[in-house]
Amino acid sequence: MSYSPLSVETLAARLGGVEAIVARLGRDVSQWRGREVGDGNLNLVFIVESEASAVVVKQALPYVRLVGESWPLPLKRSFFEYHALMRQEARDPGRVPKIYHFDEQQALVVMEYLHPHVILRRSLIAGVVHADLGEQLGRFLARTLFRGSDLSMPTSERKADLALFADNVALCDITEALVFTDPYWAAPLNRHTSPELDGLVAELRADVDLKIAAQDLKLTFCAHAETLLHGDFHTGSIMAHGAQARVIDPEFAVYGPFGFDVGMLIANFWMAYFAQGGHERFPGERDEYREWILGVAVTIWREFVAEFSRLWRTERTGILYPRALYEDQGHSLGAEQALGALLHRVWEDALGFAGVELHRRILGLAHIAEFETIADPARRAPCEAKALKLGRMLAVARNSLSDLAEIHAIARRLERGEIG
Ligand code: SR1
Ligand code: MG
Repeated sequence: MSYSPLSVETLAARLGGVEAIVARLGRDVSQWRGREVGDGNLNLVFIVESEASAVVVKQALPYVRLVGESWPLPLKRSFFEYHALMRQEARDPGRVPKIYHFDEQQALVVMEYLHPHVILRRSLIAGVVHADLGEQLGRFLARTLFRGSDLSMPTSERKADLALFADNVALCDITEALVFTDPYWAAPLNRHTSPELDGLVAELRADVDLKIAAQDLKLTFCAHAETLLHGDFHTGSIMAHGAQARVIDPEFAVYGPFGFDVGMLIANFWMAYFAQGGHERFPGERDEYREWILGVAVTIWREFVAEFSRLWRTERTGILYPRALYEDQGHSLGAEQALGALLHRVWEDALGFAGVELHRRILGLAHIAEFETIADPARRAPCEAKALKLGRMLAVARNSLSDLAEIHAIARRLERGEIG
């Protein structure tokens, strides 16, 4: 059968012959109940349940759901998502949903129903704390990024993967345009809180240093194929329940710089931090929660560094920085020096990527629920303005910010209105 989008009405007939699904939901498809729950920008997502169990069915549409059929998008993104999930499962077992079935022609992946997990953004809006969150996310970053690179993989495999994911052109193109370029000019699909932010937006778009920084970062994203990225690692790509976090949605997977996923993720915690003013019932109600969010960012980076360093010392089996040049020559300190230098570059890149992510979620096409659910623009705009200002600082001054304590001191001052 040629590709055809599923609907709630056709789910049972279309999937009732798939053994991997029948094994979970039962053979009697009249007992299956399906509902469409996709709230992302691109795809259809169904939950299909029976008395016995439940699965998630994710199917790509041949266009961008957020925009409509006027923006065609290849179905092959489903292939990249499937392959990325398989690799992430191997590199950090248990952190991504289990895959039950993949149909390339129908561009659909059937996977584990994560229940009662919720998209992390919902927790960040509601003020819910998740224990161990930063630890799990930091380790996921380190394991997937280290183990997807020439630090670890046999280089023939790494090159084959580089070639495989290099074909994810259309989704890469979205990132290249929407993250690095469109926020900095009046691109047709852009929107922002107007007129409240008009002045600041004009200032940012007239800021040549910022535009150079954004394009330098774009060059790094396009040209530094260091490791397999998740490619869209924000708090909408994480599901959480209590102390368990799971990572979903790697359809933007591509080879890119180590710092990209790290910076994107931390930026999303910073946006959640600045959004709290729009969600608290009285000033100061969420102060403790604000500090918890900053603490998660600190833990992510700390765990990332610790786990990446552990893997460097124990799993450095690829062609880069071979032990033959360092440890085997009695130069263990040299290996540590090389690790420190690499992590420093990842840090600087991550700050820059965080900066542009802060901008594109407020100035571009794809916004985030933390800000969008603040209905009153007079309340939303000051939250967004603080994030925009931090973003500018990060992108332009990424080479001179030494640690998160320094950045969080700036974030707190912005939050209190002590710097404009
Ligand atoms: C047109 S797609 C817009 C955004 O949605 C996805 O989740 C990615 O973040 C992308 O940039
Ligand atoms: Mg997504």
